[in-house]
Amino acid sequence: MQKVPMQEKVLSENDRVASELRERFRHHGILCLNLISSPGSGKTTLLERTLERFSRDVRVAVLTGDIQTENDANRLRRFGFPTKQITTGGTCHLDARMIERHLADWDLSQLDVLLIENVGNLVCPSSYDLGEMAKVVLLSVTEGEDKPLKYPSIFFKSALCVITKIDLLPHVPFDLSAAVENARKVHPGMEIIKVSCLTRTGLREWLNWLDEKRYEIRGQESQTLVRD
Ligand SMILES: Nc1nc2c(ncn2[C@@H]2O[C@H](COP(=O)(O)OP(=O)(O)OP(=O)(O)O)[C@@H](O)[C@H]2O)c(=O)[nH]1
Ligand SMILES: [Mg+2]
Repeated sequence: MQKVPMQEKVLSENDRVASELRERFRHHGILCLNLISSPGSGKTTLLERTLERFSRDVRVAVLTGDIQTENDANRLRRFGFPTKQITTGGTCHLDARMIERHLADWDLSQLDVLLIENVGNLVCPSSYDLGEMAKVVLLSVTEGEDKPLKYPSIFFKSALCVITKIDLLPHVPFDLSAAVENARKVHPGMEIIKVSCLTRTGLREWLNWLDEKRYEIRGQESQTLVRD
């Protein structure tokens, strides 16, 4: 009998559930994004700045993953959209089953956008497909411009890199052009947006990117996500 290593088995089961989720998202025309970064790079803050700009009639829901605490869900619930915390209790990434379980009592036909914040980690989340349309990797300017070279998998698999906390550039020795070059070495042509959630620089570009992705799914039907 041929032995299949345990990790391969887990990943292929995950891929199966993720494909089912992707098909359900496709069927309902839902834009699903998986936000990934090191702990503290600014995922929840970017989501806060995003949700506060969304029109009230955008049907958006948020799943946010952490090893412990409801802190991020509590921060994000303030914007009035359905939000659930996924507490993994030690696991360093979300997997497709966790997403499936937490979606069970949400009516997907009533949803336009599903934003998933993964557990803070640049390694493990890159191996687990959640059925998303795209992964978005965040890299803050306090982490060092070499991160795309050290953690290539997540930069290779992400459609977009958001370089965060650019308001701190005057205070840290972070070479922005080297960071961009490194990301594009790993992922030629990668889209990159530079953002500060403090000064709100670059947020418009990020929101436009979300609108473009939604247009790719909904075409002419898609209305802008952002209120004026
Ligand atoms: N200066 C500055 N600080 C920021 C910015 N965005 C986030 N922060 C700060 O960075 C810290 C971490 O931000 P979070 O949004 O909680 O980071 P996270 O990626 O969600 O963290 P985990 O969920 O723990 O992985 C907080 O103290 C934020 O206020 C920014 O654009 N500029
Ligand atoms: Mg967070």
